[in-house]
Amino acid sequence: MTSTSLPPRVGVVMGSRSDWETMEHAASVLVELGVAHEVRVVSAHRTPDLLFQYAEQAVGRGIQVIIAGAGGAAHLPGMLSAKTRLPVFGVPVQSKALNGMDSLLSIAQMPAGIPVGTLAIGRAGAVNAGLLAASVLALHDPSLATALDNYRARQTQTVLDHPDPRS
Ligand code: RP5
Repeated sequence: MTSTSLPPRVGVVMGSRSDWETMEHAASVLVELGVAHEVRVVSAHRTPDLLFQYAEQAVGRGIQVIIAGAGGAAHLPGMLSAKTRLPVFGVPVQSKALNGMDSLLSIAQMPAGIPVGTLAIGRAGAVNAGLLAASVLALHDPSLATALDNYRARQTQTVLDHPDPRS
């Protein structure tokens, strides 16, 4: 799936269809900001050859940032980073067994030399991964920079407009 008819600039990938409930929040941010992106299930364990192919072809296809979500033994973000120089942002999916601590540590504890920018567990991490991807692209895209500024302004205004948490 691609968000617009434009070629995707961001790849949103996840280890399983079951991760979509979390990762849709990253995609939603990209839709809101008008960032062309694609969404794919790529499993480090169940489809390792596809993982390598995805990472190796990403630059050539015009992908500029990869957002990778995975849960449990969450090897997807790290292995993608091992196979591409693109920035990879990892989203730890909240696992049932260990509440996402396994995902978080699997993604965060990368060896020096192969970076993954690790976000928070779950929805907050997915939202922020979308925002971070947009921030990277906005460095060379003034209209996206404006869209991000407007997003922040709306967020601030929403809080200011509702000061009483009971109403
Ligand atoms: C990981 O295993 C996926 O990222 C997912 O979070 C977890 C469970 O996958 P399913 O068994 O739900 O497909 O690879």
